[in-house]
Amino acid sequence: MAYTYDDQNIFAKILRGEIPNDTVLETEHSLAFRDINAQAPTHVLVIPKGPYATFDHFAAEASDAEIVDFNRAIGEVCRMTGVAADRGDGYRLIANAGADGVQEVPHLHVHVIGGHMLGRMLQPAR
Ligand code: DGP
Repeated sequence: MAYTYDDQNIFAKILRGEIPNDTVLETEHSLAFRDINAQAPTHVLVIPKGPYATFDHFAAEASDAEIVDFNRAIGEVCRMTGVAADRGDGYRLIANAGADGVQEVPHLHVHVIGGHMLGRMLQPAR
């Protein structure tokens, strides 16, 4: 089955400049900005500029340059926000996908979350 992408999602609108954002980092292929509904002192979303809905979509169809840029952008955000494991107290990366992953915005985004103890990784479904 082919991947699809809805260019009316809110992050596509942010990338087109139709909606403002609190940018942390912009690179050739990626954008990082603060989550509007922060769950921790550090909560930044890193997105590729290309039209990819999920991580598996990105991994399948993005260029090597996009993939390298995106991964380096995530690492740079960790350093810039002070949570990087070499100097800070660590962080968690989350990339929700699809219905079971409870993905609200269908444009790949990695949450960089840190700044306090985050607790266990998952809570059981109820
Ligand atoms: P997810 O469930 O992984 O799809 O999380 C989507 C996140 O996006 C959620 O933490 C809130 C955030 N978000 C939604 N709309 C906006 C927006 O317009 N601006 C910003 N900065 N964040 C948004």
